[in-house]
Amino acid sequence: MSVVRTERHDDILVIISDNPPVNALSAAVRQGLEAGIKEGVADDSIAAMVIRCDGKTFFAGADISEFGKPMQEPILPILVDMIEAAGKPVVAAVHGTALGGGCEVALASHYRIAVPSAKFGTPEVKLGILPGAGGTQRLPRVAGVELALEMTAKGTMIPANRARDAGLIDRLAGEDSLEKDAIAFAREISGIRPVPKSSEKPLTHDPAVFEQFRKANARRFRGYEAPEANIACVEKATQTPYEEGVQFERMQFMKLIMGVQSAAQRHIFFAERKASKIDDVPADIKLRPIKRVGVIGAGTMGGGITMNFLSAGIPVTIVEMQQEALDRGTAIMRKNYEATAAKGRITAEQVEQAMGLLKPTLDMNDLAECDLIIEAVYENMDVKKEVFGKLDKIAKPGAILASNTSFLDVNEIAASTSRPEDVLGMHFFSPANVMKLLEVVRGDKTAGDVLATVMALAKKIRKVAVVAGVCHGFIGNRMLEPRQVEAMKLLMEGATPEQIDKVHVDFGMPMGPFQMSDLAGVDIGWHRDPNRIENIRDALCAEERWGQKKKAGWYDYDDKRNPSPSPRVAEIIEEFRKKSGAAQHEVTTEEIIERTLYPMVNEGARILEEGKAQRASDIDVVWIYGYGWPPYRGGPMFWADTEGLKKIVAGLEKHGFKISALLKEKAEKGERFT
Ligand code: T1G
Repeated sequence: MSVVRTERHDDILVIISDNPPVNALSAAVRQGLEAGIKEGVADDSIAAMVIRCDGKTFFAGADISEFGKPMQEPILPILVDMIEAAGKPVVAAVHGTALGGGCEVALASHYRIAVPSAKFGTPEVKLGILPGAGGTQRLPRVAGVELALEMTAKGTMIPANRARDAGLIDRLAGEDSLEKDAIAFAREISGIRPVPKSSEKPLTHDPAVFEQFRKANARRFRGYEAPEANIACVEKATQTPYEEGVQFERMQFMKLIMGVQSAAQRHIFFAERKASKIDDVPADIKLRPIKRVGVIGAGTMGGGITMNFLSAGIPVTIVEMQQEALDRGTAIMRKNYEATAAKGRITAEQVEQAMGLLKPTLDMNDLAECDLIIEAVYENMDVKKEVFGKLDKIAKPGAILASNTSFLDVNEIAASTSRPEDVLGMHFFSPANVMKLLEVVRGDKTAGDVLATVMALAKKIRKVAVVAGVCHGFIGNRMLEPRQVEAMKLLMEGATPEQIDKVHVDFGMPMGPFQMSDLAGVDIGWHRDPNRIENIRDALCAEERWGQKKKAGWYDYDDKRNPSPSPRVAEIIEEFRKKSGAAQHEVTTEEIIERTLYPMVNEGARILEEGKAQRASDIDVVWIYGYGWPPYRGGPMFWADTEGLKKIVAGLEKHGFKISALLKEKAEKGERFT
């Protein structure tokens, strides 16, 4: 059955695509559109055509699952040029999100009408590519160079009203009368000649615009190939006619799509969506309704966690033991919302709406009305077990009880209740209202519907959730540990903190191990006894070098928190080097990579062996969204595949690591993790 049909409305032919879930421009859709346009052109009684989509959205882009396979005719660049060359007007009628190739079909159409809730974007750059069907050439001609740069090189999506103001669409339709309004609009313009063509609109070249854009975004684009290619294509559009510019675009597209970065970013696109699926729980399992959430603790984590639900319109009862702590936590949430409003990202009434859903209390019994209760109390097992013991008596039957612990044993916490099947971990990353990653820790007894409910809820609060098994540090922090251990050993053997951090930043991480420690707090997990100095970290903490918050940690900081290497830290390292008796040697970049990143892959393999992650791509999602691993490298496991598992094993052997059996087996068989 064709996924595209045509319907006549007197002299207007409506071409309709019905390819759920997002009307991706698959081969069948492209063939159907081609046939529809041909039908309309050949029929003299047709005055104009409308292209629209059934379902939740206009075309959301090329069918990404077709990439890497032979492309069937007509390819999208040919199809869009055919739409524009049709001798009679074609109107694109947009709802949902016209993205990538979808936006390009709209641009090649002669007119564009959209419902107010529609959005437009060319997010190909997030897949490591660029709009390869004329988008980089038509978009600047229709919407202007600045907006085209924003949309192509940054992947910014814009609402319909901004699209109309920019000239990207001609008219807004009624939210519930898109087809009717589009047909009327098509009839209204059907006699206008010449038929307007986006590719023929003139453009002037102003080099300053491009240089300013490049400079303003240099940090954001660091390490990526696709943004510059998008900028170069848009610039080409201002310097050459469409026919020449589109050839340049095609060349740039082919170079990117064959490259490792695009493969990595497409891997992450699908990995993020795969992570939400639980292999051994039916996708249609009945979920538990979550109408009200309870949070215990109004500190940094409790407050951040709470904001996620308030922002999603879910009421929260937040409990503290002292009124002063409760007031402070509430005030900080309000301050955070007001700061966001000051940047114009939300309105003042949205601030009030969110805060209006918050119910602060000192009485834990108020949690009895909650469907999900998350504790964010002090990271100590005894404290957690005491809290869950109390919750067991207070929470209503069927309430889900979650711990925000970052590494403690969720099974042990569950055992302190009479309902372990209702208990799991929800490990948010700090700042909890900002970081997208949520590790959902599945206890041995966690019920399937409890897990599925929390995974679905994660999507609602705009988190990227990954199921983790119970082990020390779950997935992310468990892989962080060997990296930190090796980084400290490298210090003893002659490396400096800034050298090790630079290798990681050059690799594409937002910061290295020591910069991260200074940001999080060198004193996290410290025994707090300044007289007990057993390692370098103790020595730093004893001198209150607790990191950025003290303007001194592994680095010294000025008032603007700019870091500089610390002579005092160098002295402390030297003292411990002497004490350790470790042989000093010239530490190279290659050795730092082999001793800090390869062991992470090794630990990831062990996590898979032990079944603490459902799939290797889940591990990649954890590191991209929890620690800022560069998306253009696809995550630790994808990166290991691109390095070659044989090379990883050889590197680990060279430095005497015990190698995971799964990693060794895959390397020997020439297999990949992803
Ligand atoms: N191709 C194939 N499958 C897609 C898809 C696409 N473009 N977009 C989404 N899916 C699948 C997705 O994997 C998931 O599958 C399901 O649809 C629902 O997606 C030449 C080359 C549209 C905003 O980058 O941003 O055009 O997991 O869970 O949250 O210039 O999907 O259910 O099996 O994300 O409602 C450019 C990518 C392509 C848009 C909807 N387009 N998609 O979000 O649902 S390249 C994009 C999205 C291109 C041309 C170039 C989002 C969405 P499953 P979902 P959602």
